[in-house]
Amino acid sequence: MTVENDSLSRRDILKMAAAGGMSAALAGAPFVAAAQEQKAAETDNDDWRFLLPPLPYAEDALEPYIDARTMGIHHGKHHAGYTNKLNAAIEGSDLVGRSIENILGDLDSTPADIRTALRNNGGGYANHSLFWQIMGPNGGGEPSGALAGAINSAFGNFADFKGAFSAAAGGVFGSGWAWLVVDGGALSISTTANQDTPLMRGKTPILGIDVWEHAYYLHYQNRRADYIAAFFNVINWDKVAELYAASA
Ligand code: MN3
Repeated sequence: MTVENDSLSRRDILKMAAAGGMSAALAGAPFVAAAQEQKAAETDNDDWRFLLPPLPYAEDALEPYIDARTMGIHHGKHHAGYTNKLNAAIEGSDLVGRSIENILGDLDSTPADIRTALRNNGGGYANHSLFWQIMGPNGGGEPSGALAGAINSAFGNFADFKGAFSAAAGGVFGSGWAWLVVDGGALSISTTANQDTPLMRGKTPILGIDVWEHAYYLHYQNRRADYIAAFFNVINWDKVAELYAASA
């Protein structure tokens, strides 16, 4: 059945349900039909939709390390595309209203027919939402405080961390990401293919570099190593430290 032609809109039904009037609104309707109406009402509410987060700085703010054209396309086309496709996959499913961390942390329990879409587009949504935050126009340098201590504890010193992270990012075959993650309280470096995320392995990413060619090819062409070196000039260590503190 379609509800568009009914006298009550989905939104009206949801409001009545919330007000305790559902039984009156659907008097005589089979229980299953009532449940379907309720679900339709919920999925007609756009509030559940994931939104493309705005860039926290201007598209040219990370010049010359990341060029404005790459930023504009990366955020406005690629990230927007993942966001739209994630919402399309979720719409009408019982995943409406769940957080992205919750969905990606338990992909095996999601409906099989949308699992690949959730993995690719949900991963892309989450990864890029983090990526914009951990960069900034006044970035670079080295971390301080508890994060610096944790990096020294895990990797010896900052230079060795930088070398290991850069090697991991350079070693990703094809499209993917390199990460600094918190795993059981300790820091480690890992990589993922495509838009997979450490969240799928129960780890918390606090720093990541996108090494898909769309992240650097306009400016760096095949010189991924130059892009990785440049990335260290735009890392927002204050944000990474904040994420590290929140993970504890
Ligand atoms: Mn990307």
